[in-house]
Order: sequence, then C-alpha cells, then structure tokens
Amino acid sequence: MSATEERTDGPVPDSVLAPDGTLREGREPAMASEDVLAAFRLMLLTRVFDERAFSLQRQGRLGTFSTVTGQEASVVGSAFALDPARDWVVPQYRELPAMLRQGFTLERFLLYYVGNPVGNLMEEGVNLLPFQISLATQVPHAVGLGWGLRHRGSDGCVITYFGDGASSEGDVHEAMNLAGLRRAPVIFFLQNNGYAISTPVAKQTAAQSFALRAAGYGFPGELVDGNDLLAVYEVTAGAVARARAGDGPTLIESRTYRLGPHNTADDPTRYVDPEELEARRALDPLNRVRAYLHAKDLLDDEREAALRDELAEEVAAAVNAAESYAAAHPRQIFEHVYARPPDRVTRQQREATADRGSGP
Ligand SMILES: Cc1ncc(C[n+]2csc(CCOP(=O)(O)OP(=O)(O)O)c2C)c(N)n1
Repeated sequence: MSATEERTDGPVPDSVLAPDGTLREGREPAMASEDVLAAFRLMLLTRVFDERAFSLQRQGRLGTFSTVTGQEASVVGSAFALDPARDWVVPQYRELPAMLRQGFTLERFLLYYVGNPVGNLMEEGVNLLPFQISLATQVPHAVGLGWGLRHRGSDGCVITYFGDGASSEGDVHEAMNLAGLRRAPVIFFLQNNGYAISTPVAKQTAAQSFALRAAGYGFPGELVDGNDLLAVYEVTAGAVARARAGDGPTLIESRTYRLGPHNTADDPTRYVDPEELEARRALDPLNRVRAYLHAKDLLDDEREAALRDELAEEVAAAVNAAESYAAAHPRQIFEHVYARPPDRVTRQQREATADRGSGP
C-alpha cells in the first residue's frame, strides 16, 4: 500500500455521486438543485481565491497560508448542512468556505494573512470562532461551546474541523470523551486529506478508519467520500439532526485529498509521488459537481466562464479593500484576548504604545 492509497481492508466511504457526476444506484440527492448550484459557486469561489491568494503570497503581498484546493466538497458540503443563524463553526485553518458561509468575509481572511489582527476578530452575530493554527486546541473549545448552547436552551450545534494530523493530539481524545459523556451537540469533522504536511496518513494511524474511534467514546462514527459534495452534505445533515434532537455528537471522517502544497512554504514534490497526484487530480471534487449540474442543465461552459469572471471581481474587490485597510498597530495584539486584561498584559500594552506612538 502506498502512503495514502485507499485502505481496502476497512469500512467503505459513503458516496452518492460517482466520479463522473452520476448518481450511484439507489441514491437520491439530499440537496435541492439550486443548493447544489449555490454550493458549486462557493466551491469555485474558493478555487479562484486560492489561485489569486497564492499569487499574492509569491508577490510578497500575503503571508504564509494554506489553500483548500481539493477539499472544496468536504468543506462546502458540511457547511451547507448547517444553519448559520444558530449553528457554530469552529475551524482549524483550511476551512475558508465554511467561514464565508457563516458570514465571514474574504477581506477579513486577507487581513489576517497580511498580519492584521482585525482579520481574526469575528463580527457580532457571526457564529464562528477564529482560525486555529495550534493543532487541535479548538476541539475542546467546540465541546464547551456546544455544551453551553444546550445549557442556554438552544437547539444549535457546533461543527469543529480538524485534520488527520491534528487527530493525534491528546486534546481531540479528551474533547470527544467529554462530548460523548455530556451528549454535547458537536460534530467532529475530521478532514483526512492524506497528509499532515509531509507525514502520510498511513504513518498517522494503524486504524482502518478514523471514524472507528467514535465507538470508543460512545457515539456514531461515519466515513464519507470527502470529494463527493452530496454525500458529505447528507452525512453531515444526519449528524446535525442528531445533535438538534439531543442525541449528542458524531465523528465524521471525510476522506479527501490535498491537491496543493501544505501551505505556501511547502514543496510537496519532495514527498508526493507524481503518479499518486495525477490519479487524485482525476477525482477533483469540482469536476464531479460540474458534471452533475451540466446533466441537469443548470450549468454549461459559457455560464461557468461568466461565473468565474464574477468571482474574480469579487476576489479583486476584497484584495483591494484589504490592501487599503489602515495598517495594524502593535497595541492591537493585546486587544480582544481578555474581557478584563491582567495587569501584566496592560503593562505590556502600554509599553508597546509608548514605544511607537498611538497612531497606526
Ligand atoms: C500543536 C502543534 N504542533 C505542530 C504544529 C505544526 N503543524 C502545522 S500544520 C501541521 C500538520 C497538520 O496536519 P493536519 O491536521 O492533517 O491538517 P492539514 O494541514 O493536512 O489540513 C503541523 C504538524 C502546530 N501548528 N501545532
């Protein structure tokens, strides 16, 4: 078995759409056609944005960031199963479209990656926690958030995203154990994209599937084809329904593939077999949805070209807005961390301000 080759000795990922975009035998779409089109728009926006942002990083206009490329069905399909008005997203750092769907903006994303702390400040009413780069630390937060929602009498739920690499951190196990015990309304959405930087998934776990872990915590685990928008949506919608009904958490392993580098500082040609990459490119999740929409006459090449132009303009406007935003002042890094900052933090903030003046 090569590093990321699908395991044949374990559970088979659930799939609704075949790679050619046709429905698998006996399966019906759980998403209305207009929603599939809206999801495709968000998937394509993500791809267009990744391409533009990558180029900005190479021009020195953006810091190091991680693209979503290859994982669009996984992130968008799961996000579409949520109700942004009552459900929360607790991301890792590779879930831009789920954040956008909650009400986050491309401008804020760009601000974060040019080093402006405003980019990680979630607006009031946007049910979203900040990006998390320290692996897995967001997962216990998600459980606290879900448990808190229940105490407040809300039927909202929380989805938290983390990678196959992050899943080896102790935080994930502690969080899943507590969530099971408290029946917290949390969806643990594990994106298995084949690698944790250069560590292939075969070196991450001896288990046949990450989803099998759920049994040990007393809740269901699902394995889904993460490149299949309809399957990801359906399995996540099921988990949302369970959470709302008070039936507790679900672990979802979304088996997908990272088509790009780990981030803009990585060179995957040093560790990814070109044949493996070529085979995975053939399973690009956008192609599957595109073919499905073509067959339904909801999309064709001309309409997609017009959509791409529209999305490129949307991205250009966000880049423009972020680049004309007032520069950050060092004192801002002290803001929005504590409701009542401890004395040492106030002292440090004063020192930073005194050294550099109060202006930006
Ligand atoms: C606690 C911690 N340890 C190590 C790192 C360095 N690091 C950043 S990303 C990464 C790999 C994460 O892989 P995975 O969770 O599978 O997510 P992916 O990047 O593949 O989406 C590592 C080890 C970190 N950010 N935090």
